[in-house]
Amino acid sequence: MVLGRTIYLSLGSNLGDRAADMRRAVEALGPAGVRVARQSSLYVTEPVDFPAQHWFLNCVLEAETNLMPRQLLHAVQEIERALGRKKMVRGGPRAIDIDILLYGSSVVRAAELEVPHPRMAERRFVLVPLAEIAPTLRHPILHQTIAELLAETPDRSRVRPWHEQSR
Ligand code: PH2
Ligand code: MG
Ligand code: MG
Repeated sequence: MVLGRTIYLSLGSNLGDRAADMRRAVEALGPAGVRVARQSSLYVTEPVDFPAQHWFLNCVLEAETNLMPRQLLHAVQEIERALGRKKMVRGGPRAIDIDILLYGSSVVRAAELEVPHPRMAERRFVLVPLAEIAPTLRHPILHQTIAELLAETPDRSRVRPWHEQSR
């Protein structure tokens, strides 16, 4: 197999058995053409933008894929659908949300898809797990490392390590 591009995905869930849905999403990626190389810890995170909802579980993944950005988007949307994500309020409660953070050092700016994810530098629920697995990775537009972005982000939302027994 041709060596694919290195990509980073953010996974989030704040409905139902959050840890089980995160696990199912990770397991569904391989058959969809996304080889997961590394996974961060799970974190319990305060909702950002829509505060009147349950706290999330979030993690990030490093993976390799031969899918092009739009094919990758469609693959993750298919997994969201398969895991029971219904039409919902933007930013509202969901069983699973899979967002493309980075696709190599590519920049994609289309209505359907923006990569790097346009809000990743303002989200501790993305930066904390990403700094765990890739602190020296450089943002292709901001040119700062993930550790630097985390140190400088204005976001103050709470992000804590998740412990199995706390569910
Ligand atoms: N996702 C959102 C909006 N707010 N907050 C947290 N803590 N975690 C998320 O994954 C999240 C969010 C939109 O997708
Ligand atoms: Mg999202
Ligand atoms: Mg999404």
